[in-house]
Amino acid sequence: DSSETDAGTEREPLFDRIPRRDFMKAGAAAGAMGSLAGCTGLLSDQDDGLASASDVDASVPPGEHDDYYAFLSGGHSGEIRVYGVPSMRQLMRIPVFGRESARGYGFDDRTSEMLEDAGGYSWGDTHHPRVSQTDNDYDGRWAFVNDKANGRMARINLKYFETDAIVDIPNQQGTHGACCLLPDTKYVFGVGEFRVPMPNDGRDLTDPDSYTSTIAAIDPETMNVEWEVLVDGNMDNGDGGKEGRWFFATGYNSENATTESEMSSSDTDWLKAFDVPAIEEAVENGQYEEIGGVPVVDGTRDSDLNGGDRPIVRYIDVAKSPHGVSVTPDNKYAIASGKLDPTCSVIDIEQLAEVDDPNDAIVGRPSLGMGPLHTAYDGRGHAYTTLFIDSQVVKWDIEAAVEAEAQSEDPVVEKIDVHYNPGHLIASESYTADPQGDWLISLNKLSKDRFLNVGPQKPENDQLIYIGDDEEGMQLVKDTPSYAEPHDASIVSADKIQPADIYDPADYEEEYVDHGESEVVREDGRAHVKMYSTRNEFGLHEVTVQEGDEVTMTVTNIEQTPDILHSLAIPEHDINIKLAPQETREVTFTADEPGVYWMYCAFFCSALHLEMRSRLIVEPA
Ligand code: CUK
Ligand code: CUA
Repeated sequence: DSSETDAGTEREPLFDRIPRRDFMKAGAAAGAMGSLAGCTGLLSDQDDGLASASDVDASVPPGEHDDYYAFLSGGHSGEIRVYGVPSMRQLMRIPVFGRESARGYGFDDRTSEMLEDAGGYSWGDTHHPRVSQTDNDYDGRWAFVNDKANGRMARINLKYFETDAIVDIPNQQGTHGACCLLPDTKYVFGVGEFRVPMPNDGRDLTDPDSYTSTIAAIDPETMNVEWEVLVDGNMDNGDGGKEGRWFFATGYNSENATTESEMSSSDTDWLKAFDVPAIEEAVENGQYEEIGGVPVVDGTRDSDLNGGDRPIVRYIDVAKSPHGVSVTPDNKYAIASGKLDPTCSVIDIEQLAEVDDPNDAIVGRPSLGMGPLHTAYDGRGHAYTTLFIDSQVVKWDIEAAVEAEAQSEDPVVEKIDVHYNPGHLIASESYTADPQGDWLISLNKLSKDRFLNVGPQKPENDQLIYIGDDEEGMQLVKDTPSYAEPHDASIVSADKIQPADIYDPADYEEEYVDHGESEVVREDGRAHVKMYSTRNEFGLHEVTVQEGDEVTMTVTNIEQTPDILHSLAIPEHDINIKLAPQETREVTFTADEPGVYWMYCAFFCSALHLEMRSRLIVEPA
């Protein structure tokens, strides 16, 4: 008898939390204890009074820093949030697809033009924040995130923690999955969910059979869409292999239907495996059609490109309506979740390249519980899968699941209740080749009564779970209310991100306005106002323009001191531009209402902050 098989015989009823078991390998336990000893204050003698009675201390005392950054998507709030882990303190919000006044985002000319060029929508639906990697490890350069609402991908610059590029992806409506092709982030993939006519210009309106969805390969430096592949069926989530070849996307609606009942009529759907070098070769050979300005390669099942001995897309039959897919840290397996089926499908990536029938690459189908959605990894051979319907996270042994296929062993190690209905979950550095294996966040859609009642729209609940101790098992450590609606997250070791303290003027195009350089230049109905700002004044105490002038204000915060921000807020003009130290921003507007307007600084920057004002005088024409 293998010691790994007792989980099966002693298994408790599905809805009970399975108690701790002696399931770990001795080496893993030693490693876990070692990492505990190396961490600050993880173990505490005191009972912290949490219902879970966890003795893991996740507190980060005042003035001390977290071990990790967590980047959580904000769903239809259109933003990214930055948390510290394990404190779960919210450190910053990064607006992406919508304006945000406290960060001046969408108010100054540069960011408002970027939003305008990307379609001019006032919101987006962010799901999957993925951080760029080099050699399968976080390199601290960028985070990328999709817009499911409008078919876009955005890039966040992690030097300044701000969105610096958005691409409106042609031919895609509902960019859902987002992730990088590793090891070196060659592409960022946008996975198109909604099937539409191609191009969507009024043709084929009532012929759903001709609708298609695509994946888009985006160059992370230029944010250009390099190519797309169109496929059968809708697509959902995606994840990239770690060796530069395969990209995986789950999909539903292999029926190519338009209603829910038709979409769920067949027994299986596909996990699609895109053979990236084979696609690149097809593009090089001109085997594409240019649609919407990008080369679109035909990856449907009947396509010529799928007929030969190296198909560009392999269609793998998996249980109906798979949702999440993620590649294991060692790049051995892609694991797709069943959603409507209690199993996950484990695909052997090496075999995928060798077998004739891609279904032969399925090497495991562990039955995990009701509603498996997403899977994360600890680097010790375990997978953690959310069970949406059971409101649980299930920890299971990946190799045991593969063996179980042959020997009917139960790979389930334990389950922990979460509150409630988890979507994604993420473990620290789970998307890299070397997960840290200590913390896991379960992003729960419902909090029900876990927090003070704030009315009919409740916060969601992001729960922090300690996974660093295989002997003790998973331990619920913290509830964190969150504003609608995080879907996915990336957790990155703090030392892998090096944000700037102040701006470097070489990084932007606006003209730096130094002390002594403030002026108003009027010419042909245009007024260019240049001002510095510092504690406690703007470079000009008054600015006079004529009614009807098109006014451009270029304002620099000349402070060198980190954390001293100013802004330029102009009442009744819908303007608030943020100015961090050494930052210059420009804003252009028409002075169409004669009068006096007190321009002020909206950051409480000093004891004389209230006095930091300047008059905008608009003279009647
Ligand atoms: S999705 Cu939302 S819970 Cu967009 Cu990855 Cu699964
Ligand atoms: Cu500057 Cu307040």
